[in-house]
Amino acid sequence: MYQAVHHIGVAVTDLTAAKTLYGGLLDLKEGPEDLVKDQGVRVKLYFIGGVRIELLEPLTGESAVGKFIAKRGPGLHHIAYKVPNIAKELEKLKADGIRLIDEKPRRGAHGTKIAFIHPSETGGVLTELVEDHPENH
Ligand code: CMX
Repeated sequence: MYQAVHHIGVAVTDLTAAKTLYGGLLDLKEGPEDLVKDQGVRVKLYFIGGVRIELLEPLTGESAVGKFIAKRGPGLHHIAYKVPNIAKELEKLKADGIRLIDEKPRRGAHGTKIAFIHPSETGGVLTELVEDHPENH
């Protein structure tokens, strides 16, 4: 069961410049910053309504976001949906034969559990499932 849009991921080349845009010009409420080494990104959150905007700065050109920027330039990277039990959702998708990037959940930013569905299954939009850390609710 998908409960809400959890966040929208935006690939950026320069987090400092992006923070000026999102925190300044757009005046969004600032959230925490985190290093997600596993995903090769530095992540900065902003809040708007019930949705987070997740700015993603690649740590290397070889990371998923680094490759994305090299191929397409900075911009919208993925949509993430909040689910109550990510392991259960992944089992369901697997049983339906959906191509998953992550068959098991892994650690995301801010204590979340995350997994990606391949964009070839979701109309070219990279789709993420997120189970929030209980303290983030
Ligand atoms: N949205 C839509 N399509 C994307 C994409 C994105 N964000 N990133 C890559 N693609 C497309 C590529 O353009 C390519 O399309 P074509 O076949 O039409 O050329 C296709 O996906 C497959 O690309 P690939 O070269 O085979 O594979 P990549 O090495 O580029 O990897 C992907 C693509 C999606 C499998 C990889 O980026 C991935 O594993 N992503 C999940 C992890 C991730 O994105 N982490 C960063 C966010 C971390 C966080 O939120 O915490």
